[in-house]
Amino acid sequence: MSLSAKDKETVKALWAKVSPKAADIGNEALSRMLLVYPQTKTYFAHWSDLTPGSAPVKSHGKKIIGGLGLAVEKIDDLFAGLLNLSELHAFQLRVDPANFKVLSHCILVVIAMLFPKDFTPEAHLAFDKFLARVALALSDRYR
Ligand code: HNI
Repeated sequence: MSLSAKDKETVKALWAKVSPKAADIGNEALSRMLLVYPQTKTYFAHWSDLTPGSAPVKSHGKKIIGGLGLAVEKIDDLFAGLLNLSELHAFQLRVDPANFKVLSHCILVVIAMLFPKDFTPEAHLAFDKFLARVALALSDRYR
């Protein structure tokens, strides 16, 4: 399920469209992940407030989407491009990689919600494949 040249173009085009709203996407996706999949809250127990739209959720949402922007830039070599982030999640944060799928799902839902016209079946397919590749690259350093 590697990304074809066409997939990459579709991902880049969708990203160009949605990235001006990166902060909103991050906030909404992280808010939903924490509310809908409360088991993910364990990683953020040190935050003051885990409710949707809280200040720490907003600020962390921005970081996560920044990571996704980096992934779009490095789309031709995600394993090298996301090496540092993979090491961080594997060795320092020890995030169960199953959670990458959960967050990816939330990101897709939010892009579909905020950009219904741009979220065509083709864009859905390409971005879903892209997120799966990002999750794989982020999991690369686990063993
Ligand atoms: Ni993740 C920190 C990117 C999925 C838990 N994460 C980051 C940072 C980026 C980032 C960027 C900030 C790094 C830094 O400060 O140097 N995370 C991403 C991306 C994805 C992702 C691109 C998937 C698309 N992270 C997840 C998931 C979880 C997660 C699924 C847990 C459920 N991340 C964390 C935690 C931190 C973190 C925890 C540290 C936050 C803090 O405040 O301590």
